[in-house]
Amino acid sequence: MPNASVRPKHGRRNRRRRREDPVRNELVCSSLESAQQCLFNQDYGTAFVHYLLVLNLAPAFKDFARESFRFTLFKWADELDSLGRIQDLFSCYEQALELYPADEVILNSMGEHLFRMGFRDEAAGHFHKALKLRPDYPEARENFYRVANWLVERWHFLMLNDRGRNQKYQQAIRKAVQGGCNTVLDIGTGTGILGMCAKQAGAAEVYACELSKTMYELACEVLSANGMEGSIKLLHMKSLEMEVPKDIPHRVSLVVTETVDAGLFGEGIIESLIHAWHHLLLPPQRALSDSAEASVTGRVIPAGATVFGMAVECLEIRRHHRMCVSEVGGLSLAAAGELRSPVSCTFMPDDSVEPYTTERLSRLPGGYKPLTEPFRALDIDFNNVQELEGLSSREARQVRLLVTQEGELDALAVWFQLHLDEDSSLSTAPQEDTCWEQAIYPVHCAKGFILRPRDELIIEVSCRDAYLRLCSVAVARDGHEIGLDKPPESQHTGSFVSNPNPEAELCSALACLQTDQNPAKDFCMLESSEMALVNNRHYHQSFSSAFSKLITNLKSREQRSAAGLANSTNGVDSADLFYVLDVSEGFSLLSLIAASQGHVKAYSSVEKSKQQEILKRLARSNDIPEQSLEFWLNRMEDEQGTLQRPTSEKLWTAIILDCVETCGLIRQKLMEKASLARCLLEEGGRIFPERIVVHGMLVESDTLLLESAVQGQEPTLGFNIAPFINQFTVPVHVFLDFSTLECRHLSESVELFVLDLMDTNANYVNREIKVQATCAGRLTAIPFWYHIYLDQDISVSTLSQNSHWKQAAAVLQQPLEVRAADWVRLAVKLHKSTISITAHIDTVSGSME
Ligand code: 44T
Repeated sequence: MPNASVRPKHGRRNRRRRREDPVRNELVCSSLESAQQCLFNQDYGTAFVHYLLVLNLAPAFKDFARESFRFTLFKWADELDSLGRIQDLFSCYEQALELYPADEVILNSMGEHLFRMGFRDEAAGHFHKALKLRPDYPEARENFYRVANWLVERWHFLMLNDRGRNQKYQQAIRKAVQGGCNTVLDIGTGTGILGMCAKQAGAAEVYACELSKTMYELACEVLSANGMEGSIKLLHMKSLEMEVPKDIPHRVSLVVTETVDAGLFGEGIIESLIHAWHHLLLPPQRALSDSAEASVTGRVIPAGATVFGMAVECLEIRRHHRMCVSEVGGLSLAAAGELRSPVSCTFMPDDSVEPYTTERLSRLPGGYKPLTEPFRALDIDFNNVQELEGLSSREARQVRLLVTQEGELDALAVWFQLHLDEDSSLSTAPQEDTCWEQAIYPVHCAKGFILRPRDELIIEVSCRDAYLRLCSVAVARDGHEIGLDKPPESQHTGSFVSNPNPEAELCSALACLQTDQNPAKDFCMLESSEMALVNNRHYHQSFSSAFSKLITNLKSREQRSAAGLANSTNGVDSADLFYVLDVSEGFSLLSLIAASQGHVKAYSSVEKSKQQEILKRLARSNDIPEQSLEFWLNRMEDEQGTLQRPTSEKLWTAIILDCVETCGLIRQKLMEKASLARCLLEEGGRIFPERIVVHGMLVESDTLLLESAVQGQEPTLGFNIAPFINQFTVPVHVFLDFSTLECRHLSESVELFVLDLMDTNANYVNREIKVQATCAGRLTAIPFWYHIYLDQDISVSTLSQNSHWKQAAAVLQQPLEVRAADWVRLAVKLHKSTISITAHIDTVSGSME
């Protein structure tokens, strides 16, 4: 009876399954219940574990539990984040994504954590995936745009659009390949263009490596779009990790690379080439004996470089790197000690200090003045490994430069010529019409030094830790040497030049005596944007005036109401204090300016202890009672924590919000913060600023186009690259200097949008504005900036000359031809804190005109 033997088995199997199910179901149910209970008790960690169990045992619950699971994950992740348990945080996300691999909200949130931890490449990958899953997901889009700016830096577009540069590389590569270099390695291939040039020139084997994951993936797409996926071997790795024969089968005869930054060595070209000569390249020509003449030798494109430098006066650089004011908003800064930007060659290598910054000199607002002729700082031969190796051990070289014009010594500017081969070179000089920036070595000697014609400026050129370093050490004048920037320990105060402002120096000395501090030994670092903020007199003065107006109003109100009380006196006791909270990001003097007005208890959210010390020192030297300034640091992830005043019986008189980022964008979550802040204000209290008005202008700017997208195949030598890299096009450009942007103005400036921080309900999210073109042209972009209203009458503009803010611009997807007097309809949208702008020709108004 076969059936009989089958049935029981079958039955047994069924029975076994049935027997297991109740246990399992019970576990699932009890875990689900526990999860919900833990959630209720705000024990997110345990809730998370219970959910994991439930969803792994019973995937059928995935849809049902999705929302609560996400909520639990996000809460738990925030807790782990604030505990610094980063590994655990990411493993939670990984587990979550195993359960919900296509959940765009989880992907986006994980991206945000990754971004904050500095893993930008990985963050972008997550935002990108989230967007692919849901293209209309605004959070992911906004995040993607933010990260795209970091990831595929804007210079990629500029370099690919620079046909002249591309052609020079193409020709040099072609010549080398046709001259016998048959095997090629492209180090730092980016989108793959130099590798493709080598292949196109007929190289038998081409390898390319790229360390950025995003760029590597992009290059894969580009190679296959150009039919070269099979003929170029692409590796996602740093060249320094490559080995023969593991990664490439044998040594190559040509390395091509453009891993250079504005300071030439900042992308590690020296180290990469030393490694390449030892491990990846055939021996160079000069190393071969006569008998080996016939064999192929190794070489590098570019063959070498010449670095130039020049001393400049430049107010824009000065105000970003040194303190230029002795007083702001009624506060004397004499006791602040030395404040420096983190860009300096003069002290010991430290992660937080960069030897140079980069600027396009031709675009600096206010321009610059050369104080010396350009000089040759260094020559380097990339085909000579001994020379490369000797670079870092070379003694610092002194160069004496004749001063040709009188002016304040603000910086040394550096550029270079890249010799591709003996016939062809690229230059990054400031006057060249290229996309290159120059390296800027700001001079720090605090009080500024005026160079005079016939002075000799003594400069030290060295090459420590693979960075080119330039330092102005002294000035030779009338047979004497006057010391300038030197590492702090070797400074001789005696040899210092007399201070152009002796009074300020005396005050400073006095303040130091009084507080027993010696600023010469000690200095404090401020980001260059923070430095520019400190130097922004107008902003601090405006705040001081607006705040004192508020206090005067409130006092007279109080006096009026106190007049009714029999025992009222003129004296103000502690109950009459005004409470002020400054939640600015980074360094801010506003709390101190508020405190200096008397009867104020100010809370600063400056976090760094050295910066707190400065504020305390300034309080003492400005006769502000110690108890008037406190630090408000229990910043929690939720804004509630940031904005709630410590004592509950009295609310805030004023809350200072930092609403515009240096890059020119509205700060994220500004409107949420403003709503919260309004709830925490006492009657008659105020948010500073109370209102922001966004202004903009129609412009035609080819520069902005070239920075935003690769313009077809023509600039990229006929290779099909544009559609791939242009996926990283962002609709809003940041860190713009509108005053020096090469562009034609196609309209007057217009008011685009108003953000009322005192009444967020009054804000719209969409607005349509009609702007009339003042002349004909191609509308490519709408730069925008802000008028920040501290109160009804007092405002500062982020476009003003001494602003520490840059501007932003919306770049249109498609340029729009406009005629003079045409009406352009701008649709301005605000989502969260992100502004977007689209433009159309308004045919109706146009025909009416
Ligand atoms: N900036 C130029 C830098 N890489 C140029 O991941 C130029 C600056 C610039 N890959 C204004 C204008 C311009 N192994 O994708 C990058 C990078 C990669 C490597 C593998 C290595 N050892 C490296 C080193 C770098 O190479 C690519 C290019 S590096 C920088 C290029 C218009 N301001």
